[in-house]
Amino acid sequence: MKSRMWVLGIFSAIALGLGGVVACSSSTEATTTEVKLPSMQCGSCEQTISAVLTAVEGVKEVKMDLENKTAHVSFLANLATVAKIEAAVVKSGYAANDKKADPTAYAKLAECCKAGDQ
Ligand SMILES: [Cu+2]
Repeated sequence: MKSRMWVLGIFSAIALGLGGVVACSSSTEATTTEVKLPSMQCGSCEQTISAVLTAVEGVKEVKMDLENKTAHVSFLANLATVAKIEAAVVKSGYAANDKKADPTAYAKLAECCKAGDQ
């Protein structure tokens, strides 16, 4: 019984440690991050990226800003991370912050959506 508590303790310490690296806020509160989307060109890109962001586990709210090529994403830090959010956008063929779009996904985008930096 005592050793089992130990294991639990170690696991929570690891979980807390990882959470702390990713975000400083409490894990139950939503954190908001601004994601730069330099290759977002049109309303279609906006819709695609919005859907992709919303589908990330732990994401609570997505506010797209086509004019400024950004998205404001509120997420629960215990479920999502900025890296996961970026990865989801990258996988859909768009650049996110300093991460370049996945070339295969980018190639499948509509022609009009390929004008931006990859
Ligand atoms: Cu587009």
